[in-house]
Amino acid sequence: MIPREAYFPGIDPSLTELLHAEGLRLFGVAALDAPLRRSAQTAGREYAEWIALGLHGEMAYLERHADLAYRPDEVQPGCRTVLVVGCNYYQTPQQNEAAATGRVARYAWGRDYHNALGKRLRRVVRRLRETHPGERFRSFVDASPLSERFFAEHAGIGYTGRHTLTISSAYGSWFFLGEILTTVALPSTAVGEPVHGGCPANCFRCGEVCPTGALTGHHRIDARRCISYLTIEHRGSISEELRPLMGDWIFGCDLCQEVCPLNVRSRETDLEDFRVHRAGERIPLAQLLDIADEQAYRRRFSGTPLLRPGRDAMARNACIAAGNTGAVELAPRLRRLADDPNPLVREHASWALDRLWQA
Ligand code: B12
Ligand code: SF4
Ligand code: SF4
Repeated sequence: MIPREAYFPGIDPSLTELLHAEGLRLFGVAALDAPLRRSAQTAGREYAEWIALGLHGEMAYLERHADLAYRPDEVQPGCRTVLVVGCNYYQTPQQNEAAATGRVARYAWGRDYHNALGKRLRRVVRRLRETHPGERFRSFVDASPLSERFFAEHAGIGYTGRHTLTISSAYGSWFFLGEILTTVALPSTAVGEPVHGGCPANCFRCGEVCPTGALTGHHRIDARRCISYLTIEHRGSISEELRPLMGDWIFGCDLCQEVCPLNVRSRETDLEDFRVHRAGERIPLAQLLDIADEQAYRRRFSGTPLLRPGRDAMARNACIAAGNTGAVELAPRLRRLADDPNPLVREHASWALDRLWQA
């Protein structure tokens, strides 16, 4: 079944086919000259308030790019259209909870999505440049300053759930976003779509399940408390209040999506890039604790999103998971790491040892 099919009058009629050929079947057009579904000014104010409250933690790039988040015409001069693409990554877990393993969020089991989706969009752009000389096309996955979810909503791909993610009727929230900015004006595909009325009135399951209380209100997240931020973006020490709440997550977190009733719509991805596991669903903590330096870490996780935190932050995450899972067999490794050259690793290894003995 094709989740959403858009036609693009005024541009190469085979654009739909180009996207389908790349396995991309969820897409839509945010036309910049059409009335916005939610005003960019309001969204900009929300964003500025979020930053002013410090809820972005150490993600300084979000602060630096705040002025561009809703301005595709500043990112790509002359931009008239943001073609937004959603790429399904959902997979049902095959591995049960297992002692002394750390959990990886689904989006990171396979190939890094920046590469997997990025190469697909670049191929589409190359083709469009050939067929539309004189027009400009530029693709992005995550890497632009743009608020991708805002434009996804504007393109009618979905609406913002209370966990802040975009939910589509095709894949629930289990999809990546990417976009092509172009000078070609295309008609909006958002006509008649719901904006953000999708969450059932009394539902806040995502907020209730969140172990760290990161979902502080409907549509707002305190990134500093989100396990995804703590395990991926944050480089320093993790507060002792939050460590026990992180459970066995060592990279990202899926809890708010797993409980969402709107995710009954999820379907298995058919993209090999994600189906062939590189990091995998669960990683033995012993394996992570044994990685001694950055070079070895890069060899193990090259081509996966897990490359981002690097060896020291991942050793920190693995120590926390070791302490939380009560895996006493890891004590000798933790003792060794309590003498690691890196003070961050030493601190978290010592904490994990204390926690193991308390259990
Ligand atoms: C920074 C970032 C994070 C941070 C902050 C998360 C966040 N919710 O903002 C951290 C590290 C915590 C994070 C975690 C995750 N992320 Co992230 N992240 C980003 C990134 C790079 C920027 C997001 C951003 O600007 N946030 C700041 C907020 C304020 O900006 P905003 O979204 O524009 O703000 C909107 C809301 O505040 C909303 N809002 C506020 N009030 C109200 C009121 C109403 C009524 C409504 C409707 C909306 C609303 O409106 C604002 C404007 O649209 C985007 C990529 C991108 N460039 O957009 C990916 C992105 C959002 N992440 C993504 C993913 C997959 C994840 C994780 C699921 C990964 C994981 N499994 O661990 C988790 C999910 C955690 C969660 N519940 O959000 C995907 C989401 C895809 C989707 N379907 O929505 C994105 C789009 C990346 C991609 N290219 O696919 N992420
Ligand atoms: S990803 Fe996990 S920690 Fe972050 S908001 Fe969702 S449930 Fe909370
Ligand atoms: S769990 Fe409920 S409130 Fe949260 S995003 Fe899903 S439907 Fe909305």
